[in-house]
Amino acid sequence: MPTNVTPEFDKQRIIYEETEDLAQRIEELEKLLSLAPRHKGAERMVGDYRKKLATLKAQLEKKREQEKARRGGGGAEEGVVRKEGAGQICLIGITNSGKSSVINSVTNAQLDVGSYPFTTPIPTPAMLTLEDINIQLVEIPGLFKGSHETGIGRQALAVARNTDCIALVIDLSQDIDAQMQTILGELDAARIRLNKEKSAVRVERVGLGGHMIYGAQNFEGDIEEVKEYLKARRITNIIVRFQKPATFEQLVDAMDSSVAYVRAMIVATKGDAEGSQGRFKELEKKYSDRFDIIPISVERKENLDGMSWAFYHHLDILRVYTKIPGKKREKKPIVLPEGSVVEDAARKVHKELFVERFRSAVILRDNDKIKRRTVGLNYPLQDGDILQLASR
Ligand SMILES: Nc1nc2c(ncn2[C@@H]2O[C@H](COP(=O)(O)OP(=O)(O)O)[C@@H](O)[C@H]2O)c(=O)[nH]1
Ligand SMILES: [Mg+2]
Repeated sequence: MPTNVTPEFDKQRIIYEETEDLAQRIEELEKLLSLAPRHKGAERMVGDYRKKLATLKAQLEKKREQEKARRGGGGAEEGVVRKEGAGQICLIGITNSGKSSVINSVTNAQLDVGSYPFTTPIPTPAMLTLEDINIQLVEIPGLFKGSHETGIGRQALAVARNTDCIALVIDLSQDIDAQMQTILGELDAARIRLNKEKSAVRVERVGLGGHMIYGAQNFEGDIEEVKEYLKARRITNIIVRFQKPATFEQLVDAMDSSVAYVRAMIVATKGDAEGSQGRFKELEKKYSDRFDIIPISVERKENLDGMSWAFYHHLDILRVYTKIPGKKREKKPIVLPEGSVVEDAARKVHKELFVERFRSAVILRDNDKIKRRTVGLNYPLQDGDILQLASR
């Protein structure tokens, strides 16, 4: 053991060694590592602590999986709200943050708005009509610390994990940090990850071959930790690919099929309230690198349109209108995921006719230099495209 460690390190080492609770022990060890000396002589010690950390995390993971299995699996409470429309947005926030008011302001719904807590006890859907498409908004009952362990909370979070986008509803008339911590904490405990790239780490269980780790340079840490972690979980054969820069947490998530990755944004409500501007600035400073933040006031009817379009853009969809030559385009669009090509639209119209017997496609773009172009099945579509299909 090198002698030239700081007194803080020594103190933290004792705290760590005396902590018994597994989750807490991991936290203390992380703190210890952050205090560790950086010089060459300490490398071995730090390496040993890192391996220990990986082992502890594996133990915790295993414990959680066992607990989950005892509770009868994760997906049991799915499907209390049937998805309708072009996409679904779940509004999540603490009680009284203004979720019902937001929904009422842009739909025909008349949800109860209360100045008392927990007015909306079950996930409640309403339809937002935006030009020619419908977006389903779902109010999720107010979250509080520990709500993921209650029946209502579990049901609510089960809806959120299957949604297309989560809108975090943050009340600008009160403290930002407390709200964000509660909501992010509950979502995290329910294994819902926001705006995280699923593809950063890919894992594949295989029959033989040992630990095959690719893209190790993308791992933000020591690759020995990864090996140690796999060993501690008794996984002998596996392919791990770090396709993009990834942390240890992302590896753990990738190994766990119960983790859901959901797109997210923030709706900052009550922009008319006293002190709301300062809190909005604070919110932007702390969270604008992770989330788009849309400030609104229902009371003053401010930016409600902007919010509706932000919902639309966060669904990552596009609209395409089919047209028969010589006639007007169809009124109702075909809704497709962003990145779709002509073939995806053709499949939805009539697979046999327009994919298998495809002859040509013409795309009309009103607000483009080239207003009319003849394209093939692989041509990428844009929002608002008008599409003429012809078959052989
Ligand atoms: N000042 C102000 N108060 C609002 C606004 N939107 C909602 N509220 C109030 O906030 C309280 C909680 O609203 P509600 O929509 O029921 O919140 P929920 O519990 O998140 O659904 C109610 O008293 C509303 O009148 C707003 O834009 N400005
Ligand atoms: Mg409500």
